Amino acid sequence: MLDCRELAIRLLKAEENHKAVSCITEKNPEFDIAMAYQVQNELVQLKKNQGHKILAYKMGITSQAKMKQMNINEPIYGYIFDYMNVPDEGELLIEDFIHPKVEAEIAFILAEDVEGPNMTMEEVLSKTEWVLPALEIIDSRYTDFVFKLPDVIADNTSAARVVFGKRRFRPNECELDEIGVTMFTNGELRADGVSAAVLGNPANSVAVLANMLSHNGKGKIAKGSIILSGGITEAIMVNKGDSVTANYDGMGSVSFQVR
Ligand code: 0L1
Ligand code: MG
Repeated sequence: MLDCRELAIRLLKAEENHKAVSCITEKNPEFDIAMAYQVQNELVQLKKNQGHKILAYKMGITSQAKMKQMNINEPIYGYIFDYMNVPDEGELLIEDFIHPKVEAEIAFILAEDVEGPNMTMEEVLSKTEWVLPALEIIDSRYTDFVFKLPDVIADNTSAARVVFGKRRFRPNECELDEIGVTMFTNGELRADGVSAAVLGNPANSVAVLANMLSHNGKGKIAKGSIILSGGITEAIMVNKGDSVTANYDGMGSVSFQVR
């Protein structure tokens, strides 16, 4: 019988010590998605017990290509905590991570509660106060960034840091499915994409999140919540000394330095 709390403690220690661990599924092939969300719940509780607060929800594996690659038909979710927040144009210390990667996303801030099980993209848009560009830094706690789906769910979907852009927009100020993004490190183009890569429209990702939370008995996404809707670009490795900038069509840019 697997001990979800023990597994969560192991993942928390990996994060705190910046030292990768082997996948849960390696020794426990029976470890499945339902058990994985139980470990994630335990991990979230451990962080809360340490005094950390949830800052945002996050969606992961939101592109059709990535879902097909991992043989799933719905994305996964996790949580961004307050200690993960880095200001725009701020700094990351490479020592704080195992093998960090960055991906460009759109974040939503809700004007009203959003609740599944039948949430739609249109309803999300009508209940959204702001959208803004964001960079998510992911850092798998597993060796070589290699894992199966239940492993990454247990690992809070690799959440590590977030950098929100300084400018916010009303949802009707942007064509949310047509935002082109280019991401550079040290002036070199490393990744690009268009926001439709996120389930056709990042607002759809928020609707899917609400429906998944409802299905998992986690209730509504409350007014004022922030949601990271999923990667528009592929995630690229960051290294000490890197200067990372992502430019979002019509939404400005977001950047950080790695020391
Ligand atoms: O935010 C994400 O899309 C990450 C989900 C987990 C997959 C990964 O760590 O590459
Ligand atoms: Mg992400």
